Amino acid sequence: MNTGDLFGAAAVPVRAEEPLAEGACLLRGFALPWQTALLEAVDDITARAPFRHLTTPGGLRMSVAMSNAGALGWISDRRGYRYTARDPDSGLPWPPLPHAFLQLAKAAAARGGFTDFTPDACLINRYRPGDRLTLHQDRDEREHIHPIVSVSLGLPAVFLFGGLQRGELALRVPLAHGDVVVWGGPARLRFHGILPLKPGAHELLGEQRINLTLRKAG
Ligand code: MD3
Ligand code: FE
Repeated sequence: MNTGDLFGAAAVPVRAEEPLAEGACLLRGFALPWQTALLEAVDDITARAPFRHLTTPGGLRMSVAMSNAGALGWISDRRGYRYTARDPDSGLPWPPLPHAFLQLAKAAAARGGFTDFTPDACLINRYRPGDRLTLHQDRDEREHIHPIVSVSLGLPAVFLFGGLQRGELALRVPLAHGDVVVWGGPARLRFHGILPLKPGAHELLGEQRINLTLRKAG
């Protein structure tokens, strides 16, 4: 039974998949079966490649703290945005993509209609209350034909989903612990961001939100 509740209170059908826009598919709670494995893996990765606040090419410190796993990791510094094979802080390769990340990304991408997605990069974002990500496009990947799979963990956030031009009005989409979104096709280059995180404490993660974005960058 997946169409509203049995007690007659819900007038709106409950669906697992919400089409957000052409090419974007929201899978509410899809990551919940993987949550323990994902959180353990994030701890392992960030023990080896600690969260850090990157600097934008304009010299601003990002409020969101970042790390990476996979053959390639996304970084920003005064020279620009790019993917690198090594963590610039340690000189070591980024930790490998955990099996759970790959499995979840492939399963979610398939649900979104992308049957042969093999990510080689995962950017890990950590938000604390007040942290935000201003509207931007993800265009540092070599090809934009591959989708991006995003996984939200911890405190809820409001996602801003804009258009193909910065000025277009942005949709506000609440994202909660366990939600997964597949962004592909015509949604892949849309502007997006995260509003300042509201204060709060999540039962597993405390005062933070972790977002994983799985990508094929190389
Ligand atoms: C839509 N992360 O890491 S995830 C990012 O919650 C990023 O940390 C946000 O934007 C976060 O680049 C949003 C959702 C997301 C990720 C990539 C997209 C939406 C996207 C790429 C294209 C279109
Ligand atoms: Fe992004």
